[in-house]
Amino acid sequence: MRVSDSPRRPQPATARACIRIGSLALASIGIAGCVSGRPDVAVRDAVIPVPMTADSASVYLTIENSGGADDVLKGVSASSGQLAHLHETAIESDGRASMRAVGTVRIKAGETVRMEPGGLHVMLMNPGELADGDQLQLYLAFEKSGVKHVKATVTDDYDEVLGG
Ligand SMILES: [Cu+2]
Repeated sequence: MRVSDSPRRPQPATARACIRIGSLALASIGIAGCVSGRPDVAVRDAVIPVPMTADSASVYLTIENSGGADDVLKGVSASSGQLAHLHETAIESDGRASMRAVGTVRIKAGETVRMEPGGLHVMLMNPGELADGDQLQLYLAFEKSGVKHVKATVTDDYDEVLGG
């Protein structure tokens, strides 16, 4: 705050240099952004093992991101209006399996996420009676890729679907 400093003007020059470096940095970020690209998300192999009760049903599916950027699955809904939640099965310290809600699922660039028994799944609440061969439309909302839909098929032979 010394007034005597004001006649010297090194600061504007420094400031200009910073701005120039700043815009160069921005330009290179822009180029990097073009190179790394966008997520390219596909949802497939959606199956619902015939549920034990009409209260809830687990949906297993595969999400593949063949793009150059991560994406995030934010939520799922079903055509028939049933509530759908993202769940994860976890084995507790006492060895019992329990389910907990998962807020979001990150699908990294180049990564495939498989929802399988014992891990991630979509939980349909009150789907009603579902029988082998029935189909439900699911909508998966992604942060960047928007909403993707997939047809989930009810099967009484889930092991065969898995190739087991
Ligand atoms: Cu569940």
